Amino acid sequence: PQPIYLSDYRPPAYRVTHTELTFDLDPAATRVKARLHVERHPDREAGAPLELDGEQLALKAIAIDGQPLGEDEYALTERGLRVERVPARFLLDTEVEIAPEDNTALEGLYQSNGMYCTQCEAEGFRRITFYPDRPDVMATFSTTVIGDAGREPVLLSNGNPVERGELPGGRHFVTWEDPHPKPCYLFALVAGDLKKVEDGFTTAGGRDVTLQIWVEEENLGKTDHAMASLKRAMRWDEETYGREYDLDLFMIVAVNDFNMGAMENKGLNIFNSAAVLTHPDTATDAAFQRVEGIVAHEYFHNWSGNRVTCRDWFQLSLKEGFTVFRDQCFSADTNSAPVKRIEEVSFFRTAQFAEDAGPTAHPVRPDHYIEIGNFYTLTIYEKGAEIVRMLRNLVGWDAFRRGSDRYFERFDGQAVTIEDFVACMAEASGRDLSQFLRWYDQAGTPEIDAHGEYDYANGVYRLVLRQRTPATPGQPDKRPLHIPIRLGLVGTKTGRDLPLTLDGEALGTDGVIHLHEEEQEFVFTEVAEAPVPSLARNFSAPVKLHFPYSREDLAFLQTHDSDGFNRWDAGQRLALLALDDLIAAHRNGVEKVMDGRVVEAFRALLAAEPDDKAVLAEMLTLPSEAYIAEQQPLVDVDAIHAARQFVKQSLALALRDDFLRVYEANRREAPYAPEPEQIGERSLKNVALSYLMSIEDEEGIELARRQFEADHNMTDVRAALTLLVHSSRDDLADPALRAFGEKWAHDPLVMDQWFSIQVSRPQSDALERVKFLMDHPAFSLTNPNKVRALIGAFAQNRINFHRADGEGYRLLADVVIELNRLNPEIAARLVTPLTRWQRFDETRQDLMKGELERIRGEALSPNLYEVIEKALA
Ligand code: B3K
Ligand code: ZN
Repeated sequence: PQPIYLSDYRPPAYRVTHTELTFDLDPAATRVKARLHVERHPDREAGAPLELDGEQLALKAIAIDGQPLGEDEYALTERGLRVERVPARFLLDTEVEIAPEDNTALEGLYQSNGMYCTQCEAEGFRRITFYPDRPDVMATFSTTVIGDAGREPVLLSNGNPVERGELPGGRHFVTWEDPHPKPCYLFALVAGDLKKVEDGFTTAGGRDVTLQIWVEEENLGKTDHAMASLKRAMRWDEETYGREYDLDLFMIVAVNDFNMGAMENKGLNIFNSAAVLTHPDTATDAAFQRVEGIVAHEYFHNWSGNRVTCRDWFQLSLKEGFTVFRDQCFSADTNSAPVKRIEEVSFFRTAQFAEDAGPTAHPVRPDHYIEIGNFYTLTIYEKGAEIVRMLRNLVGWDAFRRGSDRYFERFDGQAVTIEDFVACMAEASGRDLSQFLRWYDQAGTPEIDAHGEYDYANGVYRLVLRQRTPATPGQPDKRPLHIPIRLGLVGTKTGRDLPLTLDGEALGTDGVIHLHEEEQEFVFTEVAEAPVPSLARNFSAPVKLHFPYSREDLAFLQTHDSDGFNRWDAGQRLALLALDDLIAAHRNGVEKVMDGRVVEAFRALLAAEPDDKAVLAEMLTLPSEAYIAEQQPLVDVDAIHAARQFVKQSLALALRDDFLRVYEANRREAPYAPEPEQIGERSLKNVALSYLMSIEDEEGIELARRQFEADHNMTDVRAALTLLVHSSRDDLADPALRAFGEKWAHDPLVMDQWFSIQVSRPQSDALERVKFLMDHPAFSLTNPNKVRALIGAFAQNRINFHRADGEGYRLLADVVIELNRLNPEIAARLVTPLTRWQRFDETRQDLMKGELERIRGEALSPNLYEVIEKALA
């Protein structure tokens, strides 16, 4: 496979203004007729050949302006269809046959639980019909779906239904029209025996929109939260961005087999059932929040993605970074905002930083790829969102909103670039964003080394910041970035933020300084007392910031910083310092000694009356093993696990009664609601319980058992079950697992949780359990949710996946090899943990590389080929 380069971009020679499709559905032989209204691009020379993408299509007929083409008038290749001579304007008719039942890649038209559905982004439409499958070709669509009236009573596509009728042989049809020009990646079709839940929404402009969620009958009781979230998102986008919905119908469909979370097809969003279905008995608080976020994300794409789309796939972050930023702000507005930020950043610093530091590191706007399906990454999505967030903070909300209005107005109905977006922000704010644009093209996580000095005599605080971005594959040298640092100087006497005066200018007590150069000195004057700097507040830039804080400084910031995020972060930094010592002690075989400052910090946290319980729960949560590993030069999985466990148990022993008290104070019996206050209480209670269970305290065990048996809601049940299953006591684990497995055998989404919980246990039988569960009737390699729940979850079980005998690696490689044939997109994602071999000791490196080599020996899909080649480069 050959890479495609951004620098090779050329506008299409031909555009399609209108697309008429007819699907005659059949599992083994669906017929797809396409009539394309084609025009040569005005700037392009006459005589350019027409090139259409097409894969795995059996061509049955082809005609131009009604005249069938002879065999010498077109050429079929593995990648598509080429017609050498075409008029400047013409109708192209094709008919192809495809087999949805054989489609296990879940791209194009496939079957899930007997229903038909599609996934076209990025390049799935070429598996449906011959087409210029690129986002800068935008057409209106008219789609007729023909199906069996009994098996497929419901026939859906984009836009509005305009005609329906009966056909001979028990068949029927529905015709849909989508008046909004769209690229084919936003095309969708769904057919099956589905039931709907319906609601309505009136837009600010007075349009009455029918909202429908389509599910299999047994899931009818699980749509309330998604529907409520959708309505909130629609209102929020009107109020926040002035964006209204533009059709009379908005549909969501839940399907079981889906590679990603969901897809923003125009007017017909298709969702992984895990990203839409909720019920207090079956879904946790985290799942409720995830559903809310994804429903909003896909809805927001209607403007940021659909009305204004990407010129080419290198611009993917144009729609994804902006839309993630939009959904993050929405979730912050509807939940506990500080907790949302903490969750986002912990996830980002663990997973995106690791991606940036590994062999698949790439810029937010890559300049080449082999398989675009590999670029739906944390960098494109989450780092892209952080860049948009920096922009918002740089120009301020008002200018940002004006820039956004300008962007949507100017480019409505067009396919554009990241520069177009940033240019709107520059114009609206009058700011020069040229250096800022480097964020999009430079891969890797910038690191800032900071140090400061207080001059008592003159009341001056000097802060020196030095930035460097480590080399990444293909980018040995990096240029300095424009990095906004939000900061405060917290007075050590008063514990208050001191007024900031920089170069004679007053910045308030919470200001932003701009790092443009490799090294810059910032001199704050009129600083009345010795301060501790609070830097990069609220994670103002996606960087690693190093400052030589003492443990006393961190303990001070943890209680006094006015920025909630940095209060949490100070606690994390303090814990990390203690963990460092313990990791070293473990490696050197020295007795471990707990840092009393951490105990005292926790004691103070537990004693105070919290104003946000969810934040407190986060503050009581130790950095994850994955995040600790991120901080280590060489990852020692066993030492990290042992050190973290030691800290947890030491805290539990020292503060047992406090944890018990917090547990008791937060068990409320009110009916479940996925509301911030209740969610905060549940997290706090369950964090307290996890400490008690870490020492297998008899009272703690009893509480966990009772919480499991009380069966109040899935959040509490799952938390208790996890603690029982992760304990060292099989007499606690086994009966609970059995009861849960029997109770929920009929519910695939709950069984996913059952799989994950057991294969993430720290006990050494985790790998054997994975092997055993792969034969469980509820498991299936062709269902991505199951693969993630069992294999994906095991690969996150750090001490067991990284077993010294390499059996964890071998298991993952075996599954990846099988999935390479079935579902290349999922295979390429699943292999990720093996690609991070550089971080481990030599023995593990060799074992991991050995498995990558074994995979390389197979006939690889382009997806896996690209990832494996990078990993072994
Ligand atoms: N845009 C889709 C991505 C699907 C791509 C899969 N290859 C989901 C989202 O970001 O909303
Ligand atoms: Zn998206």
